[in-house]
Amino acid sequence: MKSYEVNFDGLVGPTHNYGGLSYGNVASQSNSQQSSNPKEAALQGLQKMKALMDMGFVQGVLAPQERPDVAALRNLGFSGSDAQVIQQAAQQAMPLLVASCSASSMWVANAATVSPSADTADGRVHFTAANLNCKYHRSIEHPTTSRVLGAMFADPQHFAHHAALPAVAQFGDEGAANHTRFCREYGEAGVEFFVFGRSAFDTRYPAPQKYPARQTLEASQAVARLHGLKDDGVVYGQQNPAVIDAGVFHNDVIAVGNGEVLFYHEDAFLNTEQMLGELQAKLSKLGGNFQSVCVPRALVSVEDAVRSYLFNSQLLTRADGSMLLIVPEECRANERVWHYLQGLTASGGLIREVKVFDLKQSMQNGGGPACLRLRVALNETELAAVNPGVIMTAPLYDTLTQWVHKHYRDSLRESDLADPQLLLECRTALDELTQILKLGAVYPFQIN
Ligand code: SUG
Repeated sequence: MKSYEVNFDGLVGPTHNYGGLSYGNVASQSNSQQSSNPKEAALQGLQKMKALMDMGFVQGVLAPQERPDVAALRNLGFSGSDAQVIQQAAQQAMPLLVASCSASSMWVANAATVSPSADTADGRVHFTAANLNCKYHRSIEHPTTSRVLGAMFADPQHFAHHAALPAVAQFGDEGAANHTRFCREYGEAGVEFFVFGRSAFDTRYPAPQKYPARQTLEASQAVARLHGLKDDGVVYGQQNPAVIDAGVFHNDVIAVGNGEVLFYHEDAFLNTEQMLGELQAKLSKLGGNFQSVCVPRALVSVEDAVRSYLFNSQLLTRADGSMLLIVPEECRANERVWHYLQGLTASGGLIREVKVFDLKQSMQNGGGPACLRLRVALNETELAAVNPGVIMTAPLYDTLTQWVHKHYRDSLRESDLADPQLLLECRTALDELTQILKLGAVYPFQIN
């Protein structure tokens, strides 16, 4: 049976802004308080989705969340009408209002961890929503994420959904950003590679000194258990704590994998040789041939990798089996990275082509091409069971583009977040969106 890796991209929400909310994420910190352009952000994302669809890849779309999250503000003690809740928060605790307005759900690589049916004990595709509990503004995403994923992958015969792990730092889970799968064909059993930043219970594992390690080993192990993965189909690797301290807050900022290939930076991991050996051995037991492409620090420093987001690229398999790398414009702007990429594609290896996308609005908050997509490997039957409303088509692209033009502002600053009109604009837009994507009622304002 034919199988596909479908990229579901997060649609940027109408409150996209630069809140400076992510300590340890260099771009988020350095662009704090700048004026954002939500309309441009959403259009840049849609253009990437359309381009991939035009190249022949199956492309999906994942809806943004209701922001400001008035219910979250009520949980923190603000009361009265929705407008009063927002006004009180603006007067008494602006950072909480900013957090409740974040459009961070756009980075859907953090929405969930997904295991394809070929890997799981019950032969269904498993999803575990990420608790994202390292940052308050992201920790409020998972209830709506679960409802949206439930509406997209509704058929219980093919899809199993798990609630987020316990909301404590010991089970800090950032979803697919720290998870890669290696396989020969998407529909065949593969090796799932979980990368963690620290262990919550075992002091033998080192931890970063400066910035938080968002993903714990224990969270990754719990996800593997929930999904019913075999020990032979799982490898755990630890991120090098030094790169977390250099701004690599998720593993997908320093490594990307696809098919049988891992593309990574020399400094990305601890115990790299042993980890690569285990990946190689486990994939070969499944008939695969694991290959790795290491980018030496002498050619691209960790700092250049963080600044350019070279590794936050999408590594895609083309029809002829060769691979294509989707990178952000920032890679072309960095002389060393661009030089490396030109050498890479000219070398006759597996990665033959690089395509550049302008995703500046998202990049300024630390979200590159790979952050914006959640990969779901599906066979033909499973793909047919996905809610067809979320699969990108030329007419859907046109509809969503018009929808963005109709509802989104082209400038947003912190002071605009207190405007009660913004809440109404967002709810009007999202209500229309659930109809466009045929999701049913998924947002708190539609349910309560
Ligand atoms: O969690 N930025 C996100 C970026 C997530 C990128 N995702 C992956 N690497 N997969 C984060 O740090 C910044 C929001 C702000 O500052 O307004 C933010 O949440």
